[in-house]
Amino acid sequence: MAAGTALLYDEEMTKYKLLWVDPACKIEVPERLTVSHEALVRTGLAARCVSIAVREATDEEILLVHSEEYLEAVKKTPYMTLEDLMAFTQQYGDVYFHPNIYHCAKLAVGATLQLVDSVMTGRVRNGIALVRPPGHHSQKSAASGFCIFNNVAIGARYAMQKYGAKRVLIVDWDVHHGQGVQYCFEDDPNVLYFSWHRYEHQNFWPNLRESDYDSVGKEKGAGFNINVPWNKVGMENSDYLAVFFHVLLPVAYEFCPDLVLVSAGFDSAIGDPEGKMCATPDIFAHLTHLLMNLAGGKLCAVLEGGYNLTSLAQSVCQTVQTLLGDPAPLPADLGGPCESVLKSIHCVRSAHKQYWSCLKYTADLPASELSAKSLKVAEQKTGNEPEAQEQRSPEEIVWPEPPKRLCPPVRTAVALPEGVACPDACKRCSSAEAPSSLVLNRIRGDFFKESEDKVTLTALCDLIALLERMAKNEVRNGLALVQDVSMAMVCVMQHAPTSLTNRVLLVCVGDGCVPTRITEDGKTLLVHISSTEAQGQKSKHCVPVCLRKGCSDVAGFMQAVLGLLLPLGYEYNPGLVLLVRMPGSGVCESVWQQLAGLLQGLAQGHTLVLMQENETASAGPTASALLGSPAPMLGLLGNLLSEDLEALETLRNTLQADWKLLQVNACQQN
Ligand code: Q9C
Ligand code: ZN
Repeated sequence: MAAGTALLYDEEMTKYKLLWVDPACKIEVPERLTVSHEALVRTGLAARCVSIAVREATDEEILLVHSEEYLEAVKKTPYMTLEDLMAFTQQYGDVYFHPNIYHCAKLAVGATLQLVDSVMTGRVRNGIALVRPPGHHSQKSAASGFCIFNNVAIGARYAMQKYGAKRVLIVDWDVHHGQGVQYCFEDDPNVLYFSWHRYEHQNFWPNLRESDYDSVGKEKGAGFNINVPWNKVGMENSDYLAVFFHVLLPVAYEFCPDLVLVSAGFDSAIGDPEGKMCATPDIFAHLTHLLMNLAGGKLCAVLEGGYNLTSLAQSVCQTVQTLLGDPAPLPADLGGPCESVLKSIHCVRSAHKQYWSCLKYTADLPASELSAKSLKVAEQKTGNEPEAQEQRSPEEIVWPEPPKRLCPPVRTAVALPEGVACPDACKRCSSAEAPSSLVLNRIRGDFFKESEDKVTLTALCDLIALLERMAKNEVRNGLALVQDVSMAMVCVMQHAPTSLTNRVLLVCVGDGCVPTRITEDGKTLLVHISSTEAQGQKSKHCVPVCLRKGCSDVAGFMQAVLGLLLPLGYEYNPGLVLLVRMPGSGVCESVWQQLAGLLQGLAQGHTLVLMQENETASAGPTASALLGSPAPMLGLLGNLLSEDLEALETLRNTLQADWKLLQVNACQQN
């Protein structure tokens, strides 16, 4: 299994700049690259990456996307006078040329292709290319928006042609619409292009009608172009996550890409003068994490925009640190998405419901939404809706530096019955030194009033010892095989250090009795996925999810995980994730690994997995997921049962009053 993170950077790409006065272009400066790279070096992240040399792209590679005429025209720019360059620049929008930009543009494409090579050949697992000029606005025969050649679009074609990638997902989290990428793959069902972008009802650059949610792709490519317009500035972390949970991730898992390319622009982060958004740099740790289990982990991030140098450097570091496998920071204080984003989410989901079975049960849009479209452009233009952000210049916006991310020395500890081999690279945990005799006596008192079962008692003590190490951040996550998972979960809730148990996300997979009384004090949020209709109470903290075909139904299971469990988990923000596999759960191994992988975005990676002691064959695959190996691809998911979809929608409807991150529809009154 491929490991390692590639870093592609060449100082040469800092060697062009704007040579005349142009307010639209003055933000695109060489320092964007130097500060990003220096931050990676300063934090020690660069040294942890595999450095790969950058090369120039060939003509043939550039022609995968661009026209011969355009390439020939750009080829002449190194020999132009300043006057000629200015005149040449005039024919395009918001872009500038420089005698050295053609050279840099070839390096930017070349770096992208070197990254694709490294990932597709398995030399590394994933990676990032820090490049200038960016690419996503450039088109077949046009430069645009600081972009000369379309790095990511060429990368996608290259991966398909050279490595036979059948499906490529492009996630464009830059704050601008990558219209160049959209045009390139509009009618191509093998490339799924997702972009969110500042739009403001077409009042924001590039002011295109086709950037709206109803551009879904053409002909065979219908359904494979997803636009999420931001119609207001000031979007926050929960807005971004809501779009991931309710639009991108379900569709991406259904699409099942062989490769994920990220148009990684960081002008969508706080402080950026172009984006004027409020999402903090640490959100990119989560966005990255949430994509890292697609395509067997094959992810290539390629820099696009990002114009606040502080915010840019922090965001790049958050992304790289996540690619390297460090645990994401706590996603603090997520409220729900704002009303404007809920409208966008609802619009996108309903525009795509005919193409994706995960969206099939999306409520229809109110007629008012569809007919009001053209009016809104006019409405917005009256300008009587002042934005809070507009008052402050982006240079004045301050935000706390992202906290140092935890990195416990032991990634995965295991507590296993005697005779079960310790999976590779895990640390066996025993209660030899801990827990204290006090804890031991409490456990004895709780579970062994009558008889003393030495073996079980020791196993429970091992488990608590493991959690004590987790609380001290000596261990990130753990796996325990136990005699009785129900007893073990109760033991954890009662005897693990309170710093972990103040808020526990308890995820139970498979049929069986879960002691729901442990949800009564509000310190546990239980999500129980099974095939049996819940007997007991449902409440804000007790969420039974019933799938008719049980946990072996991959499509239904993933729908529940992405659309329900993850938003609940992120909003709850636990200190510990307790993932329990009930005996005979029927969950297939790769789905289980996906789940274990995705949940590690929570609780700073503090996940404890409990399984029945006879499930020894699953210890290895589970440990591997906990160690950060990407889950194997799930393949095409198959059809969702309509009754499951309906049941999940009903569940969402009842829970969304308490959990705002579950919402997918705008208020009907608006
Ligand atoms: N307010 C990228 O982020 N518009 N390109 C500038 C000045 C052009 C952005 C208007 C923005 C292009 C890759
Ligand atoms: Zn941008």
